[in-house]
Amino acid sequence: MNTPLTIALSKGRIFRETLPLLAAAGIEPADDPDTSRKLILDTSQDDVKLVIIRAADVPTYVEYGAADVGVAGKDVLMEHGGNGLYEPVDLGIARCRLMVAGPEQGVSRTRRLRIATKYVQSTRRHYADRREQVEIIKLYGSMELAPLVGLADRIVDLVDTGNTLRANGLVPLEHIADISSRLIVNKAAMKMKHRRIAQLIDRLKAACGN
Ligand code: PRT
Ligand code: MG
Repeated sequence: MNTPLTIALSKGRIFRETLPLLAAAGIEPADDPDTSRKLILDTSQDDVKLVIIRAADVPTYVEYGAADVGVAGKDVLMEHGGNGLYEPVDLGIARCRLMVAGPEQGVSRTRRLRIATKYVQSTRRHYADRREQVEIIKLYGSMELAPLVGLADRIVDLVDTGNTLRANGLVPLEHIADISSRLIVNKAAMKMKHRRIAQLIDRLKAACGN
């Protein structure tokens, strides 16, 4: 048997939306990560394994070669910096927008704006481009709460339908980036396992129409 080709995925929407693309490439997982507790899943191909990890950890696993390839949101890749990674395919899945949002009534500016976000690097770049001095507060989730309790004036977060913002009395204010998920590849693996990875890239491109 070949040395296995390892694909890093996160559960939830990325797994769900990647599944039909992998199926088109002839790869079907033996278990469902949303019900199984296994972190390494066998697939319909003996020499292809899936590892199931947190979305934000996918670039790290692939960068260090613990996985040969992975699927990660552009939001996560922009924070990671993309060191040691190729990004050959925009899979066009898990689409959303990275946005600045805040309360409808706006804020009275007596000091620097405070921005709560888990996207510290993208937020820093956005305001640096606008030559605006802001204070960034790092959070790990539930950013929408921060303006409601006076922790921050605004947030930077992903927006899809806008329902989460609306439910919390927030409105989108500035568009930072369009987000979709990308296939990422470890640079050494691209050489060492070239035939298999090139075939996977071709099949995924054909399946997602990109
Ligand atoms: O949830 P967990 O802590 O396990 O990790 P995660 O949030 O990093 O993973 P997951 O599975 O929630 O998201 C994985 C990837 O999906 C992200 O990195 C994005 O690239 C992509 N994606 C696409 C989204 C959304 N759409 C999205 N709407 N990720 C999160 N959201 C959240 C958003 O943060 C906000 O809380 O959904 C809410 C807004 O949605 P609407 O429809 O109410 O606007
Ligand atoms: Mg989430």
